[in-house]
Amino acid sequence: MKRLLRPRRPLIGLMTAALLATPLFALSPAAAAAPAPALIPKPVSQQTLAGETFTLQSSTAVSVVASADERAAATKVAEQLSAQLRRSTGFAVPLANTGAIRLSTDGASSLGAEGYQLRVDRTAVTVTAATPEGLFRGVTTLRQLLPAKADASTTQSGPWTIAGTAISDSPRYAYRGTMLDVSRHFFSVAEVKRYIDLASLYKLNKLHLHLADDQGWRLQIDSWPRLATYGGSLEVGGTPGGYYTKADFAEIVRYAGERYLTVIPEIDTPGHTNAALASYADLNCNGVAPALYTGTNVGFSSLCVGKAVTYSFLSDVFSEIAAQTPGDIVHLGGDEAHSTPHADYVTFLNKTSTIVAGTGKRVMGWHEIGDTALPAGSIVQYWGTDDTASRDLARLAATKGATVVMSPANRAYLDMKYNKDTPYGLSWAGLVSVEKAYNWNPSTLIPNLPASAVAGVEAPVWSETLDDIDKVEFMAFPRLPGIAELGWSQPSALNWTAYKDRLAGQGSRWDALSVNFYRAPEIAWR
Ligand code: NGO
Repeated sequence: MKRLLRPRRPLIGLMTAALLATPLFALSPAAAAAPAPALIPKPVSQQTLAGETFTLQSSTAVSVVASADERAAATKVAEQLSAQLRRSTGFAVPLANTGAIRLSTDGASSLGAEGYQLRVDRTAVTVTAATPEGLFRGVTTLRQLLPAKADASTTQSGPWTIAGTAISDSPRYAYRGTMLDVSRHFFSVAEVKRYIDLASLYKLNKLHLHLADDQGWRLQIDSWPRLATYGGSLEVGGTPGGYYTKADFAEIVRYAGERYLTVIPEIDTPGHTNAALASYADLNCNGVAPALYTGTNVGFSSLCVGKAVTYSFLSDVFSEIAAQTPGDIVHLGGDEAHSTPHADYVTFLNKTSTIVAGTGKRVMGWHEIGDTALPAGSIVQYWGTDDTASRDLARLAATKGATVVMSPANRAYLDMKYNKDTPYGLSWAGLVSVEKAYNWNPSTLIPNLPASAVAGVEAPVWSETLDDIDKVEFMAFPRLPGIAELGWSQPSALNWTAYKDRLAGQGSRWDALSVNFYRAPEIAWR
């Protein structure tokens, strides 16, 4: 079995470097002249408060102001912040009625559920938002304002000084996601949590889990138990796979929810279904179960469109999944059904999207479903490579009232190699440099797709070649923060040259967090 998480690197080198780099006058007003810290995603507005600095002291406490119904969630956000600061500063950072760090849900209501204001001056750090979620987003900004070593998991030495600033911020798109393919290779709950931790630092709000494909079914389904126990037993390459029990899945959903990521579960249909077909012979048109599959081909499997059992199976599966999903979206796949004749595909999707909609969830599917009847509220995920056929399907979906999430494979697929020397990853959609992943506009990428139809962006990580979370980190960092910025920041803020410089500043943060990131040579890491 694979290891859970690699042991964290000691931070000695980093600490020494930080101490040497700390000017002796760090506590003097001169520190206020330092440039505004390099934030990702770039906030809507950020002002420097000249002459003001805040320094976290051993006595600094965190206080929460929230209405009764929001108090528990707001307190959880404060506890997360204080737990991290306790780890890295060694200070107690207690929650108290009055504290120099103040989180308040009493204000900023014009900034929406995820918006926040953050003010740092000599007396206090104040995060104000309309909701606990807005507080959480503001706290991720606060973490980036602190020295990078504040993100470490062991005690570091200060000073813990923040330059005075006033920030007002809210997202461009409501949908800002990343996808983890846990089917081709299985990832433990601990590995998924690690990915959640890192994604949440960049204000992403959706975690799409690709839970079933030809190579493995990864979620316990009580009404069809062999899906997981047999269909989940292997993974690409023939190594042991695994699956999430209902308790595991609930834990992932809970952990993601506390970091304000909504889980979007995907069961890919009607293709990419060999694991299900291998688990139950009855699901096959010929009544014969195929062998488990551990290769990486696509397009060879299909559920049996003409059999009634196919739909009772899908009703059972999607109702169990919907019952475990607090979010309002369930993904039914729909991509690359090369073994399903097109007329059958349309028949199948029309029935299956009705089943998913019947669970009370919004239907999400890859752009191929653009050609089928889309229930109200459907979301189509564009994964094309600038080709006309894919763009036409996205545009068609929009004319039917669906919204589109942008995951262009030649820009947003984090499993694509950076360059020809990248040790793992695929290259079918081309090589995707850090610049290529960042330098595009989600609202104008598909000509004649109304900007109002674009719900946001998602960066998928497919795992044919990625068998542990270290490799996922290597592919996601540094590209994932770029996609996150495309999702959050205003188009006027998007500029590769300026972004590249802000990105360089994240390197020391990833060292503090022991992220296995690709040190792209075009970035002047600091
Ligand atoms: C395609 C394919 C997946 C692969 C992935 C690899 C979609 C939507 N279907 O994307 O099965 O894993 O490429 O990059």
